[in-house]
Amino acid sequence: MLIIASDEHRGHRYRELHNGEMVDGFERPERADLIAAALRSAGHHFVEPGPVDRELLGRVHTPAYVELLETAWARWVGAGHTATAAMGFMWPTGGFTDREPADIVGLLGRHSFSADTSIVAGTWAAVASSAAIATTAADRTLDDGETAYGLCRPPGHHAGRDRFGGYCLVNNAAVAAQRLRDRGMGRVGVLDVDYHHGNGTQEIFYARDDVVFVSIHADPVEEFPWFAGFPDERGSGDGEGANLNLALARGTGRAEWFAALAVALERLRGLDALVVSLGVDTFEDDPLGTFHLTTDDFGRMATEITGLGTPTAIVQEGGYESDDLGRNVAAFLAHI
Ligand code: OKP
Ligand code: ZN
Repeated sequence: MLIIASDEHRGHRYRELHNGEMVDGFERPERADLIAAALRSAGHHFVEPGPVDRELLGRVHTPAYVELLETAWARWVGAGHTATAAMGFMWPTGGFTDREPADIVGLLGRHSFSADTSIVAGTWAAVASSAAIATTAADRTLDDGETAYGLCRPPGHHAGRDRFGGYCLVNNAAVAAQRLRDRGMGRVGVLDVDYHHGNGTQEIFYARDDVVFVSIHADPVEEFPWFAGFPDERGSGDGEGANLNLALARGTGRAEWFAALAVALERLRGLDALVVSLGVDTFEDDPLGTFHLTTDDFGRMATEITGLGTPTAIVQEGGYESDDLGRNVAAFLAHI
């Protein structure tokens, strides 16, 4: 088990509009530092990622979107804004056009979908290193014939083809899956076990049959991301049937969660490679989740996933500050 990690994430810190009030962002640098500390004490070996592959990012997303992320902070400052965080203030919802505004404020609205994600001076460095970590995790999984874990921060699974939100700007799991495809893995699965539906990963692969997306998450009728993640979303065109959403009620416990995992693994059996979007916000004490999984359950989760016998790269998604955040990731990786 190899850990890919970097300190580049630390400059990505912002206050978050949470249910109408400004609070320190839930998705904060301490998360990755806590996870890294727990994995170091467990004796795991750490390596730095390679350089970010811009061409790969431009195929998973659009080249213009990647360039917007890279230049947004300079454009924000250049336009005279003095706020320490840049974000959208209006989104093109039903009835509006998708035209590209010429101004940075409009562009940030056009290319985001929620009020919980901001861009600050250090955001691009963090986002680029997070995507590079996911790419290196995919590479090392194939090169070493052994599972690699990418300690990605910020997370990625809510980021769509050209939109950020839900703390995610570049979709690290999609980047890893595309890398596995580019390196000759014919059919790739993405298993998303984060508490929240991975709407971005779903969107990116929705019309494709070469990447199967399976997500276990809180029912969007009562949880973020509200407008995606329903069981009747099964893929389109060539991708019809290659998308599986397993939506569970708020407050779900171990028995129902692992029953859903069994269904998920059945759908993913026999593929050439797998990416796991590892969110540990399904933990009983997570500040953003309502499920009731325990630390031991993360070990069981890993054992069952490993039972597929498929080459697997793991990327970190959610899991918010609790006394057990590091321990939960370590429990999962101890059983890989
Ligand atoms: C990201 B990941 C209100 C909640 C808005 C939603 C949570 C995003 C979760 N402040 N943010 O899937 O863990
Ligand atoms: Zn989550």
